[in-house]
Amino acid sequence: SELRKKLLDAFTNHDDDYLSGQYLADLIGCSRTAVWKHVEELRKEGFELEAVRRKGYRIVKTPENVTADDIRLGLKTKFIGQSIHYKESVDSTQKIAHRLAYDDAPEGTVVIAEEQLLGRGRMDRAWHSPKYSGIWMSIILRPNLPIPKAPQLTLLTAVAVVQAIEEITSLSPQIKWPNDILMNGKKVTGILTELQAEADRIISIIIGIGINVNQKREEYPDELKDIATSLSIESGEQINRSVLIRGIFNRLEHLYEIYLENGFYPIKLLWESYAISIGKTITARTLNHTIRGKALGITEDGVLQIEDEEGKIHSVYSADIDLQ
Ligand code: BTX
Repeated sequence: SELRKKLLDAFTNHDDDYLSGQYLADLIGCSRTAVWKHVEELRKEGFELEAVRRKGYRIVKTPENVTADDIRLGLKTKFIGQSIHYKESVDSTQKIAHRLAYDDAPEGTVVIAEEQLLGRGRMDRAWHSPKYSGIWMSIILRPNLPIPKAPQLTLLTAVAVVQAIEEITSLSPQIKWPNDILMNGKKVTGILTELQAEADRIISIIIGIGINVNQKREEYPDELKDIATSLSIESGEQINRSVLIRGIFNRLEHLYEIYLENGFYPIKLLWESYAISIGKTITARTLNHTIRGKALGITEDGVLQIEDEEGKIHSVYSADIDLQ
């Protein structure tokens, strides 16, 4: 409700201060009893609030599962994450986001689920999305751009996610073109961008982000044990997913605004600074053929350039990359 949002905003804006019942009541425009009731409700949802006589209330811990309110606490964006559709269990957040985008959901609308039963990767591959341990979300953006620019937003998103992970954990992940974020060679994050377009313009772009956060090694199915890892496995810490989600929203919006104003070049520089494959010999498997050679970098448009043994340069728009 509106009151609740105001209450959470008040705590956010005062960091660790105690806020008195009277102060909150005045601020929100309700009785002290109503404040108390809302505090009790937050407690039921897993917020831990400390109440100290003559000082007031303070949030000491936010809940384990991610709620829209929890994410909003401290969110500084103008549009990304300002509308959050939070679900306990879904087939795929992409599917829901597509429908919302089609129904004119505003730019920045996000769908987040605690679990996906049919999470998907590129080319209809499955994306393992177990309950409570990862971040499975889809973000709707509406850039006024021609279709060929869409891949740039995948790269931009990868930079935002890496920066948010760096900020919140002690880890320094790397990006494997185009859409994988790796720790020690294993995948912690996958990004899937899909479009709704008309003629040659983008109407909406739906950015799916899957992050393995708190899974333990033994929880992975056998086929993923050697190729997947989680932030928690890599850092040895339990990671607060709401904090990470918020970090991603803040970073993504910041980079997106830079991008809309200045184009892809500044994003390209950042992306290259995190890229694992540039300068190395790689193998790119596309639908039709395999190219082996040295990864030179990405073009202004985000297209990967590979130089083969004969010195011929190939432009790769979409492929799976092996780093050997
Ligand atoms: P991708 O096609 O690059 O990667 C898919 C491959 O990654 C799978 O074939 C499998 O080998 C491996 N894989 C599957 N699950 C995991 C996992 N949890 N961690 C690491 N590796 C895995 C990458 O596609 C894009 C993934 C986007 C996922 C998000 S989650 C929110 C949104 N909703 C949705 O259905 N998809 C996106």
